[in-house]
Amino acid sequence: MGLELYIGNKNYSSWSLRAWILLKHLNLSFTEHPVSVAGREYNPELKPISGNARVPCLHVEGFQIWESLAIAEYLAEQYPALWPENALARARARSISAEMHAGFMNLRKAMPMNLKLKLKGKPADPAVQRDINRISEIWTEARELFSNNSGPYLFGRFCIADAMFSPIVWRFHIYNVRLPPTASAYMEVMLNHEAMKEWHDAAIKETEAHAHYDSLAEEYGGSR
Ligand SMILES: N[C@@H](CCC(=O)N[C@@H](CS)C(=O)NCC(=O)O)C(=O)O
Repeated sequence: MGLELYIGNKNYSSWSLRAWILLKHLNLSFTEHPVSVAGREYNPELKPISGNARVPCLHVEGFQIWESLAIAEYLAEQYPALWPENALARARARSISAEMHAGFMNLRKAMPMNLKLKLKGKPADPAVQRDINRISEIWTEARELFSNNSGPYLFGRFCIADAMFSPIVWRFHIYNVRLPPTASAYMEVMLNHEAMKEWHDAAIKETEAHAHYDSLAEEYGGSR
């Protein structure tokens, strides 16, 4: 049975990407089970495969682990290098991962992940711009204080914090969000990550579409 990962549509499911990219980064062999999602808070159809009726959900020999951050923590127990080695860097990586998991609702609502789109972008409203500024600050600070020239990711080596922000990279890309140089350079690195490209290539081949997601994205992001 081994590892099985239940994930949503690659085009839309930003939470699924977080768990999936970690398994890919670890080069683990796992079975992928795609399910259809539509931005619901709760989907009773998912209850048999996920305790919180949402994806992602990792099954380890049939045992369910839901919530992207809990999946990340489970993996980090087996592979401690998924968090930075230095205790303060590790604490910071945890702070920003938790901040991502719990927050940025304005941005998440206004800029749904939709990988089939590449929009011109529009000026963000103040609440969304505040989220963008905070994420830019988080990325810049991590790169400047914690990467120590040990790699191009937030804390040098790829870690859970990069996975947690990976869908934000796609959102900024899709909605053409302009960032200051350090944050923008980090975004480029992430866009060139092999697993990010693999996810994107699979997403754009998907045929299932949700009109409300698509129209919301265009309403916010302007023309193509
Ligand atoms: N906090 C959860 C969020 C998971 C979530 O909201 N998943 C969405 C898809 S991205 C879902 O499964 N929605 C059910 C549906 O739309 O049917 C996590 O970190 O895993």
